[in-house]
Amino acid sequence: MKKALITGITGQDGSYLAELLLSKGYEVHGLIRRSSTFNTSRIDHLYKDPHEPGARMFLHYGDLSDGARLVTLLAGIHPDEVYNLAAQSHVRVSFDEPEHTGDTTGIGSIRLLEAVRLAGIQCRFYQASSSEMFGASPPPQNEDTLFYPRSPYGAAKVYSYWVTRNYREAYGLFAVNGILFNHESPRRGETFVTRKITRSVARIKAGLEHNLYMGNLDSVRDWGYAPEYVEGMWRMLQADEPRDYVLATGVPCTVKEFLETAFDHAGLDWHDHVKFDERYLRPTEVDSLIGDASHAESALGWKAGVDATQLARIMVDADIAALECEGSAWIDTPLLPAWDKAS
Ligand code: NAP
Ligand code: G4F
Repeated sequence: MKKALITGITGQDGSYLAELLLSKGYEVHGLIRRSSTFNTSRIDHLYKDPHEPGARMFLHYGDLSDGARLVTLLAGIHPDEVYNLAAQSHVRVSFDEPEHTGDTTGIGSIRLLEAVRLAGIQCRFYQASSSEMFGASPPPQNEDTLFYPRSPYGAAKVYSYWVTRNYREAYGLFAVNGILFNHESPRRGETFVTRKITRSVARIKAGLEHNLYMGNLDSVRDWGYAPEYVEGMWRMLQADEPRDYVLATGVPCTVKEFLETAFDHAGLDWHDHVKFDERYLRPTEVDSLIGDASHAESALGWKAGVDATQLARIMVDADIAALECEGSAWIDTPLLPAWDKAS
């Protein structure tokens, strides 16, 4: 039985990756942060009491800011594959917390790489790199495109990208960067733009909200479906040779187009509900990300199947269903926590 360690297992991608690896027969270990409230809602359905026979998912407290803990964990688990998905992953928030973002999204990766080296284990290593690294470089972007990050988050990911390559070249580690364009799902964090929109559509449709406050509607993104992207991560670690790959749909979509599709799908007109609020603008914006994933298709047989239009419909349907299912307990929850005005 292969063993995998996933950092960021409680996040969107970590939860889908854990599901995928369990379905392939892996023993899955996840790094989780100690929190005063539960932070495992995306993986609770996968959890079995470790005392029960057949339990194959194990959770361990730890943090990418704590290098010594990463060494003891790796030495104890001896994983065959390590997926580094943990990060402060919100671009707008990285302007508010640049130092913390650098420490986790950037330095956190070298702590984990160094822990692999110090623990003396043989494993394959996946680094969650991002299309945000391309920033101001014009599309289409592929593995050869120049990085020009436009946020502290993008700059931290560029650092992680290069240290991953450096550990491959310096120590012969099978370490790869998956340069993933935006990918979404019903499990997407509520303050990323797609989920903010689809969650609001469901609440407007139910008569619980009327207005949705947004920032820049003109930026172009290449939005794919997260469960397909974690399959791509896994394929990168099964390849014969370590190399870096872009995963993307290649289909451009503006924030406005995503809005239109999501509201239309629920029989609503977005012009009646969407208002501008400058607090959602970023000091520097990434105007256009459109990926070219042809290397992943030819070398890994990976190709995106779901585009932004289908994705918007999937997410709206899921948010409407969740609202109907959870009833009044959910209805009492405000659209966004009162303090979350920056994202
Ligand atoms: P996400 O939902 O925001 O999940 C981030 C995960 O990282 C959560 O499990 C979070 O734990 C954990 N985490 C944050 N800081 C940590 C720390 N200091 N120590 C340990 N764990 C920490 O992100 P995602 O969308 O799944 O993305 C996964 C990875 O891919 C991230 O690195 C992201 O930057 C990158 N990426 C994402 C996309 C995308 O479109 N989704 C595209 C390219 C790259 P808590 O649950 O406790 O907060
Ligand atoms: O959904 P977003 O916050 O995602 P962004 O900035 O593209 O970053 C995501 O994708 C990256 C891959 O390229 C990942 F690495 C990163 O971790 C994250 O998953 O914003 C998308 C666009 C931006 O142009 C933003 O300015 O939507 C625009 N936007 C307009 N109004 C808004 C809003 N974004 C948010 N979050 N909230 C708004 O109200």
